[in-house]
Amino acid sequence: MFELPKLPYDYNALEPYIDAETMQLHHTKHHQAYINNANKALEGTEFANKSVEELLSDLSKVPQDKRNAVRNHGGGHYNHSLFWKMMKPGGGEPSGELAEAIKSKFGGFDKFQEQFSAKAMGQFGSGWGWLASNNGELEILSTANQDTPLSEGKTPILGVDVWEHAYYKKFGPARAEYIKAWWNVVNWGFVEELFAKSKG
Ligand code: MN3
Repeated sequence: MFELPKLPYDYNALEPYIDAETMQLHHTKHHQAYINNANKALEGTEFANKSVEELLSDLSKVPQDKRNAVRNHGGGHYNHSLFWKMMKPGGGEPSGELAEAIKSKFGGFDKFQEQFSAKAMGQFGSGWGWLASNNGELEILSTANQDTPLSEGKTPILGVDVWEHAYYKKFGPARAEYIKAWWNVVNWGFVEELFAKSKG
C-alpha cells in the first residue's frame, strides 16, 4: 500500500515562485487522491506489495483490468513523489557530470532550459515535461496525464508538472510564467544523483 511521503520542506518554502496554498493542496489533496485510488485498485491483489517503480516499469505485467489505474494513479503517485524532491528553496545550476552532459547534448545550460521549457509548454492539456536519462543519454520529452518516462524504459531525472492544478491559483492560464518561476526552485543536487544512478 502506498503512503503519502512527507515534503522535505515547508509548504511555504518555495515562495515566491510556488505559493504555499498550491503546494498544500497539491500535496494533501491531489497526491493523496492518486495514492487512495491506486491503493483501492490494488487492495487484496498480489500487486499491492510491489513498488510503484516495478509496476510502472512494465505495465504489460499488470492485469488489464488494473492497468489504467496503475498507469494513472500509480503514475500520479510516482511522478509527484519525485516532483517534491526535484524542488527545493534556492535553485541554481547543475554541476559536475550532469552539467557536462547537458552542455554536450544541448549546447549549454541556457539552450537546454529553452528546449525543456518549450517541450513542457507544448504538452497539450495535462501532463509533464521531463529530462530523462536513456542509459546515460539525456533526452527531453513530455508525457500526457500521469504517464512517466519509466514506462518507456527511461529514467526521469527532472520533471515539471504542467497540470493546471500545479499553477492556476497563482499564475492563472500563464503556464510559461509558472515554468519560468519553477526554474528557480530546481533541486539540482537530486537531479545529479538520479543521473548518476541511471548510468549504473
Ligand atoms: Mn500534480
